Amino acid sequence: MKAFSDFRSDTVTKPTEEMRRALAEAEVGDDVLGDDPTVQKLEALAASVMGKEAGLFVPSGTMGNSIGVKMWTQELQEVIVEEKCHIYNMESTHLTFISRVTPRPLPSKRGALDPDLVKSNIRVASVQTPKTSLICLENTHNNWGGAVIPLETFKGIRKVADDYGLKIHLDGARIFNASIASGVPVKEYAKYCDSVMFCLSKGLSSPVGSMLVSDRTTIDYARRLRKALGGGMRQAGVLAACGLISLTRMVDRLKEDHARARKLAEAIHDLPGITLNPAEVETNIIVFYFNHPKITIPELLARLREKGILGLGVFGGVRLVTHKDVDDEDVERAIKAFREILAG
Ligand code: TLP
Repeated sequence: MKAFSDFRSDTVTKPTEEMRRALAEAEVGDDVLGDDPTVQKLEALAASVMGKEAGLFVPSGTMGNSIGVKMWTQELQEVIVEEKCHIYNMESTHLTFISRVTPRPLPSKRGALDPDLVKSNIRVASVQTPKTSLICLENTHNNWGGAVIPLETFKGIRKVADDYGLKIHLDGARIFNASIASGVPVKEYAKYCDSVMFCLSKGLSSPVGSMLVSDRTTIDYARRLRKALGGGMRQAGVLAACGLISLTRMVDRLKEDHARARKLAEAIHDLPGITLNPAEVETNIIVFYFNHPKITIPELLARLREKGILGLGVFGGVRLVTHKDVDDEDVERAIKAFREILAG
């Protein structure tokens, strides 16, 4: 048995054998000089998959979102975000550090912003107030336990954005998980957004890399911003070769991750201390609240670790994520560990 069954994140996925071979054989060039054919192939594929004109390969989801915000905003402006979203909470303050805009966090229903609430929070610039210029959405929503944001929300928010001349950037780190769970094609979500960032290095198992897609003029600007942030990569084709496999071979299997997350959630949701509705586990992320008379969250995580199970503490709760590198045996091992610690 392996030392640890790692449920901390889908970022821990290792590249497949096919990726390792593709990486070794990739045709490469200097991508900053525009010479890497494999990166160009990946950027074109990413754009076409999302129904956009152009794509940009970036080293991380955080850089993709940082550029995504920067390219649509200027200083003295404000950005509407959902209050638990990744961009606002978990990307080391790039909204203020890089884009120098203020975030306006709004509450939501499991990550889905109400278009009317968005509308009533749009600000018109005055001598005292910033101008709202951008709305950021996230799908699936990480801190809401991988919740799938309904297409209706996208449509409603697009209408508000159009009425007020705002842009929409989607943090679609796990947009393929949303699509697999809902049956809505990724293009359909992307249609309502001006730009989309999505990750290759999470459930899609690439070692490194994310994509930013939008219209061609904006991606030309994004390419300059990437360079300014130090994200210009030279023979990045070795990584892009893995990304091509992520997009062509790794999407369909995400449904297996979703089924395993649901199974795990159903098995542990009624154990003492855990508050979790398994029906709300729609994709590959379980977030449960934990309040136990004798065991704190750090103690629970430490005791799970002793039994070979790794999870993460988040927002007053615990997060468990399924992915390619945890199988049915890992799920059974986790269920057994939870039962021994909490019901034993
Ligand atoms: N999320 C990571 C951690 O930061 C928590 C994880 O393990 O889930 N958007 C969303 C919705 C994300 O979940 C993440 C990563 C990112 C953006 C940033 O991607 P990276 O890690 O590539 O910078």
